[in-house]
Amino acid sequence: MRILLIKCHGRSLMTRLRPIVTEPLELEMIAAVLGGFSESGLTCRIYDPWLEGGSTKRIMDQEKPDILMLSGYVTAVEEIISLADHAKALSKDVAVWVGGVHAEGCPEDFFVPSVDAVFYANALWGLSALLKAHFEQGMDFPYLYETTPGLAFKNLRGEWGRTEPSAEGKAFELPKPDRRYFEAHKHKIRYVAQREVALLKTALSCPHQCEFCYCRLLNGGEYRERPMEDVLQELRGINADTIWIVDDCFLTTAERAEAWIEALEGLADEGIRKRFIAYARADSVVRLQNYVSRLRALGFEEWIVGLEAVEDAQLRQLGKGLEAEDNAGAVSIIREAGARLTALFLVSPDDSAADFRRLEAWIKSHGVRRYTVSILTPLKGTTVYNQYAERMKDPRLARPARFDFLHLVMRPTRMPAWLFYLRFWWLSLGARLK
Ligand code: B12
Ligand code: SF4
Repeated sequence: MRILLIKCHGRSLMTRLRPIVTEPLELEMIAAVLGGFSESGLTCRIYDPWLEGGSTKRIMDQEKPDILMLSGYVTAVEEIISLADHAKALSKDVAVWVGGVHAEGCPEDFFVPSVDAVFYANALWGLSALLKAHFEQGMDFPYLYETTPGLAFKNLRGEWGRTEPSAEGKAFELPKPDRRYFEAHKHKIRYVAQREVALLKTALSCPHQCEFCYCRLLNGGEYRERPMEDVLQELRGINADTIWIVDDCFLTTAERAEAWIEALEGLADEGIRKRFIAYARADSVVRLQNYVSRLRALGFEEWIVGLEAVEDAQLRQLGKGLEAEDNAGAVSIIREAGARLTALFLVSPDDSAADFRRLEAWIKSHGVRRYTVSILTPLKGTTVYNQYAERMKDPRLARPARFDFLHLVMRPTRMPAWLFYLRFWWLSLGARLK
């Protein structure tokens, strides 16, 4: 049985400029699960067009997979459906399975004739359970979908249904990724100016509840950390000096920070030292400032912090749950620790010219040089989505491909769209990312 795993990036400015190119960690995790079935004759091939170039459809034509597995974010919905259509046109027998963060929150976006199943919860456990049942019972997949937890699927009558996630699925630990793809393509991997940066995931979802945020809804909204010993084992095996921890919020509690310090000191004794990039919230940086400098000494060189806005009223509107003074505090704590800060800001379609000016002045006066600006883009499933749903009815503005945080998905209210974009890009171009 041949499986083709494809990372779908969609088309947007981000996918053209590509300041950051990562390993397809989710596909490497899936490959690790599939590796467990190699004795049953299962083989798999990962394809990430950003790393290999070429045409995705041509790869599909060459590989002729029995199962096509597609992964992507909201911006890739149209591409995923187009690839599924292409696969079914080549062979109606191919099984087309979709997964990823968007499929987790919005499986119904993939309920089209060319897709067979959507892994919307505890996906890797569901995948493993489905393959195990197939090889042990010798039954075809369509007969097994309805007994696979966490799956949305088309039944034999062509109607879509879904099974509930299971407790066993929830307890499933992430497998250690099969990093052969990273090894083969790492010369193309970059995080702005840094090369060969590996990804590491040590926790699922986020313990915080910011209302605009999609990340906290992942893993059924349950924050869960991987056992430290598992993470350490994975770290020992990563052949890269810089590790980007892609947990939504790495710096959560003093206990977790202490556990990491102890673990990294242990690794240093073994002669293993890495540089780290990680995400944190501004108020956690302030609360755990002592750890920011201790972690700096152990390689934590860069913190990516979603500052979002610089005024209390705006932060309240976003449901961020912290104060503007936390943002200012985080900037100076990270600087004093000798670490780098990449700040993430959000501008809203309801911002006025004065809001843009105040944000720009704050960035300058706090000496923030590395930052990105996103346009508030309410993602389906979040609390703020309902608040803006009425304004996102225009399909020319609110197509999935435009949900890249660089487009207005609704009309701005305080200035014409062209002026909004001018201010947005002016602010964005002021950043120094190197
Ligand atoms: C690091 C990161 C980036 C990096 C690198 C992305 C990458 N690896 O390609 C950069 C900065 C480049 C980036 C860019 C973008 N990102 Co981004 N990113 C993230 C972040 C923080 C971590 C992603 C990650 O590496 N996860 C690690 C992998 C292992 O986990 P996973 O994707 O959740 O996959 C798991 C399951 O879903 C499953 N799975 C995945 N695919 C499949 C497929 C099948 C068939 C199966 C069975 C299972 C399965 O396996 C994994 C095991 O648990 C997430 C936040 C988050 N919590 O996800 C946002 C996030 C994914 N990004 C998001 C967005 C919108 C984007 C952009 C479109 C816009 C932008 N301006 O940032 C671009 C798109 C670029 C692209 N490549 O297409 C959104 C997606 C929302 C959505 N509903 O789709 C998120 C959730 C953040 C947010 N704002 O809410 N991003
Ligand atoms: S914005 Fe950051 S801290 Fe808030 S819920 Fe999302 S990931 Fe967590």
